[in-house]
Amino acid sequence: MKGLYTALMCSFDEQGNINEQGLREIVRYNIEVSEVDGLYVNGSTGENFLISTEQKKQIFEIVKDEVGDRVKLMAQVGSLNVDEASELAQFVTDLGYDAISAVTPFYYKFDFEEIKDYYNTILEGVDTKLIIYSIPALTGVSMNLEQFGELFENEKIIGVKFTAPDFYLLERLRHAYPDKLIYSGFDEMLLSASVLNVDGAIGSTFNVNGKRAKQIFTLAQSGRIDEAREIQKVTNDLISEILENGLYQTIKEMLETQGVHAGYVRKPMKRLSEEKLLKARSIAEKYL
Ligand code: HMN
Repeated sequence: MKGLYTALMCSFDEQGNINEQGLREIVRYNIEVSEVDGLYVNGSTGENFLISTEQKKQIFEIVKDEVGDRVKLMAQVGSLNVDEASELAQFVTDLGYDAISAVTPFYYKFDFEEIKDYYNTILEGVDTKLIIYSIPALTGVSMNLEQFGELFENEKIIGVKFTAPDFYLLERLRHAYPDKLIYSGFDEMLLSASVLNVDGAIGSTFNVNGKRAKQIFTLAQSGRIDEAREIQKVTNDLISEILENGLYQTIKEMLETQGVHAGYVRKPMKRLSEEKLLKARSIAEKYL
């Protein structure tokens, strides 16, 4: 399960329906052009929190059908509705996904006991292994070293997607849990996380920048830090331009320039203005 995973985008049409062909094209582009090791399906980048249970299932099915066994698949099933999370965990287990992942429960101020119960409940009926999805900036949930340790006591919890700029905690986690899988979640910090010996990374920009991300990760692993730093610099130039123009919208438009029908974002996300569309195309021309 080690390596680089693209946080997969989903293609939606103008009405917000799933565009199956577009989704299949995004999957193929990631495998054949970006050459990533796996796909992280229905994460933030997949606009997961904006779609229905049925749509989530449809996406899980289409992606598995398109991928077969070519790359590893992680399914993000986390939901404020724990029944939905459990249902999806069972669903992707039956489909043959390699692992599940679940975002920490958000919005309400859950205490740690509640968070622990949430993970244990999701895992009750399934044997599939789980990666915690920790992203404090979006969820407001920050866990400390001991709390991660308590979650890791469940043997089915095999790791964490660590999306935070806290390199002290990352180093402590790496040191304390050498057998758990740690994935870096911020693409702009991939080199710094790789130096701390993470097992892989999961990122949205890998949809268009997978090759550079792979280079950063493998160069860092072999101690070639100067070369890795050069590529992280270009990567961060690219990420800055993407973030300034609109994250998911810009990545989708960049894919469109490559003949991949990545489509539109779902409301309430807004579409790119004409000016920003042109900017997205010029970013693609510059970096792809
Ligand atoms: C997902 O769940 O889709 C991703 O794993 C999330 C991933 O950590 C991305 N975070 C967000 O989009 C909030 C990053 O790849 C991020 O987009 C990138 O580092 C640019 O800031």
